[in-house]
Amino acid sequence: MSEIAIVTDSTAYLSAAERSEYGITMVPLNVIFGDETFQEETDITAEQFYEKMKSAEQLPTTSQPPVGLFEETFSELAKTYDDIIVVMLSSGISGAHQTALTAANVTENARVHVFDSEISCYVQGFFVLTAAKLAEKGKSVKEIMDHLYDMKTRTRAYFMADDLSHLHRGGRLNGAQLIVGSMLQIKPVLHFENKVIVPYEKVRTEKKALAKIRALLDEDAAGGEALEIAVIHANRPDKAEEIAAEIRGRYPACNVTVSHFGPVIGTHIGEGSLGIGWTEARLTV
Ligand code: MYR
Repeated sequence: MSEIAIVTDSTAYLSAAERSEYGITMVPLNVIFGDETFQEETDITAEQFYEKMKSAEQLPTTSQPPVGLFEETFSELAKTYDDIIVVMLSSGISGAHQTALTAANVTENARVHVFDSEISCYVQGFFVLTAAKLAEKGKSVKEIMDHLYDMKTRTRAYFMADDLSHLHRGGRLNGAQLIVGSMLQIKPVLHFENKVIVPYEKVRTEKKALAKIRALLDEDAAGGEALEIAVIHANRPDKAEEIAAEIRGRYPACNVTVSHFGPVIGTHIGEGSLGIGWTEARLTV
């Protein structure tokens, strides 16, 4: 067993099998429909969420985990581990990172190291899985944290929202020039810059957005580098599989995972959205 505990929040959307294989502890964020609150991945799956959205009278909202849940999680792990590495979704889109830090500061009997992935979804999952694999190999906290910081410089993700009004409504779309009613109909390529979501390139259609994202992937994959790639979808499994199959055919050295925008991120990005993220697969420390 590894000597370092690895924790993440639910928005990494790692499967239960992945969490169990690598001994990863997950702290869920919440999605709220009216007066009903669901811990995502625990109380509501992505499929159930998108189904529920169809009949919901009001659009859902989200909330970060309460500080007490982080405190309980850390103090339980502190019974077994001296060090806990916590990989969180970007601090620029959720207060969950700050809440994890607050809980870390009051945890006794273990050192808690909170890492801001500056991203979310399965791209955040790349950091979590890497941390878990390195911990399993017996690497030190410093080696793992240094590796994660370095990995940030080799990780990219681009996505498009099918309907920008969800990001706009939730206040998660930066770049003032876009926040104009008529502009909400276009499908710009989006990415994270300094922890927040900004437009990368303003294109009008999904086809052009996906072509741009594929071209950006080509820049990094064409050299034959073995990349870890995630194709992420909001209730569009067939389209995501089609994109993944094309990438696998073109870049056999790469490992392509199809993942989803689950309930919390789906609330903000909206059904039909798509994204691709990638990182270098090498694990040498
Ligand atoms: C909260 O209530 O604290 C959660 C807020 C989550 C905001 C999500 C914004 C969209 C993120 C898109 C991520 C795309 C990654 C490839």
